[in-house]
Amino acid sequence: MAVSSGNVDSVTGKLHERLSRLGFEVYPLKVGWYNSVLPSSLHLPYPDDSLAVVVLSTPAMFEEAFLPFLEMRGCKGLSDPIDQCVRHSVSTAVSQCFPGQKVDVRYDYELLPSRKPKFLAQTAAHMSGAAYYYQQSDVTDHTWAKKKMFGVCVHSKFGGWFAIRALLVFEHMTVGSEMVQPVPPDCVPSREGRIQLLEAFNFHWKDWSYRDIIHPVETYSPKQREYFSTLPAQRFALLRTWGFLLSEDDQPS
Ligand code: B12
Repeated sequence: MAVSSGNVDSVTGKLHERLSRLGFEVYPLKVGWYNSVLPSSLHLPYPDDSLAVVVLSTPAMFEEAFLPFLEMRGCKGLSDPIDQCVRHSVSTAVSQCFPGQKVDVRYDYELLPSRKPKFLAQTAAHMSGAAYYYQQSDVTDHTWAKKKMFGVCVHSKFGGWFAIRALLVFEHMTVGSEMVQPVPPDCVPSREGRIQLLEAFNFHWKDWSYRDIIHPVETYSPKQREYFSTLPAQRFALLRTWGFLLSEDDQPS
């Protein structure tokens, strides 16, 4: 089905209505924008003009979606509780907004049989205009010799206090050339700032300083910081100390 840019707004509008109150943001893009910067081994297997949407979690997701999800005992089994909550929130929104439509939903933590990620979250975020992806190649004449430096996205409002959670591909919706690719805000324009950012993300990521490379409008709450500073294996125990009674079967021994 060919859709106009007005229809793109209606797709993102429906998702926005359901997901923004849970602390998520949505950004549309064309599959072709994403595929254009990647080798074919990493392409999404859809035509260039297919509509896709990137979903980000903002600091509010923890209080607006995650704690209520635990409260209603939505967390089942041993897989990561945040991943379960994101999956629940996104899949519920998709099935309610687009009943009967084929939507390929890919989560950041999912791998293909080849062990490659199901989508490159940072590339998708940059190409949709959601968050600028700063890479080693964005710094000329750096001093890192032959070392591979991992790149990092910065959001113009939340700095590094967000995560890229999912990519939705609307298999039967194609968009025309009137959909213009947005340029992500370049909030770390200087060479020094980019060096500081990449060094913080690669060498000191545990102190979270990379997240404050710009002044964010909102950061993670103390409770959320406590959760994410706890080792994944100990998070179930932390949730129990917060009074979330997860059923016996759901507990790691
Ligand atoms: C595997 C992985 C890791 C691995 C390897 C990291 C890596 N980047 O390869 C390890 C375990 C080390 C890791 C660690 C961390 N990770 Co990690 N990780 C991932 C994961 C699952 C896949 C990344 C990947 O394999 N990329 C493949 C490589 C080859 O891609 P690439 O380097 O970007 O190269 C491509 C681009 O350059 C592109 N390209 C070429 N030209 C151009 C031009 C343009 C303009 C663009 C846009 C792209 C582009 O082509 C290349 C591929 O051919 C992503 C989630 C996801 N599904 O994407 C999270 C992710 C990158 N991790 C994330 C984070 C936060 C972390 C940690 C801080 C831990 C944490 N979760 O808190 C640490 C910090 C890194 C460190 N110092 O160790 C976040 C980053 C958020 C952000 N703001 O950018 C992500 C996006 C997860 C998320 N849900 O938000 N991670």
